[in-house]
Amino acid sequence: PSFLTQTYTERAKVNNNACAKKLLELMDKKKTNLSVAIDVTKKADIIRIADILGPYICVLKTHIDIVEDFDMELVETLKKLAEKHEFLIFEDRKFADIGNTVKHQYEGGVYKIASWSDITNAHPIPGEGIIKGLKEVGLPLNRALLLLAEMSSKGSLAKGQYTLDTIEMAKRNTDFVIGFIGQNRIYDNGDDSQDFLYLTPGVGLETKGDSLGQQYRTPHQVIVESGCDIIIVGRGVYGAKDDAEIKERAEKYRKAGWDAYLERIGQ
Ligand code: 6AU
Repeated sequence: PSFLTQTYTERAKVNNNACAKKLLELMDKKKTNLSVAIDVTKKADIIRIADILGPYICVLKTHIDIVEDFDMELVETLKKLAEKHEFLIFEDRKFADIGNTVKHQYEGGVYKIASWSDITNAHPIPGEGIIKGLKEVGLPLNRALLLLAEMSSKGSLAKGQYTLDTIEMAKRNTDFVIGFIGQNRIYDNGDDSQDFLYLTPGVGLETKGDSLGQQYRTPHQVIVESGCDIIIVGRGVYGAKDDAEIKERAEKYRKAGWDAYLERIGQ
């Protein structure tokens, strides 16, 4: 059967990437396909929100370079929270340079992303060298990569042939590329030889977008109609007035995402 109608656990059994396997397993165990983007700029806020959200999420997404008071203690704490609550960490770095440069950006510099982030992502725009460069650093550490096949923002150039070529690039690198950031499940159209995960941002229940081109769809549209696997929600969750409301919103999105998944697999 298509991966579309299989449970995450069934898919975990046949996935050869350790990181993807772990993710698929913990999603069914915790009953969540929600990833929250904690796009706040203070270390203490990230840690506090991560601890509140822990039980509701499968993936914690960071933009580490927006943190004003960054230090390695922040990522050490996030790693501990990831163990405590069983979630993966995804640094949304969107690498976009030649292989040799991204290798350094991934491994070193101030942030040492590869040392703490289970998953990261890259634009396919430079060609396959970007994957090869990141792989040299990430594969020995059991890390995994997502390619940006499509974007949620208005006027995105990642479409048509570009998106199809991105998928071909992923198929040639299945040891390290576990899936895509995208808006639609493009690959799983009758060709099920490789299971890719689709993580989808641009998800909101209250609004249709923002003033800077972001566009929102509902969890149902993303999981059922477009066949994606994980919803990524930022301001819809952390943009609440207090911690109690952050918790409420996380549960609301978790339930919406999970109900959509159950509907898709026919349970
Ligand atoms: O829910 P929001 O709009 O507050 O946040 C969406 C999050 C942000 C973006 O940097 C990210 O998702 N994002 C991405 C990712 C995850 O790579 C791709 C994309 O096409 N659109 C998008 O919003 O942290």
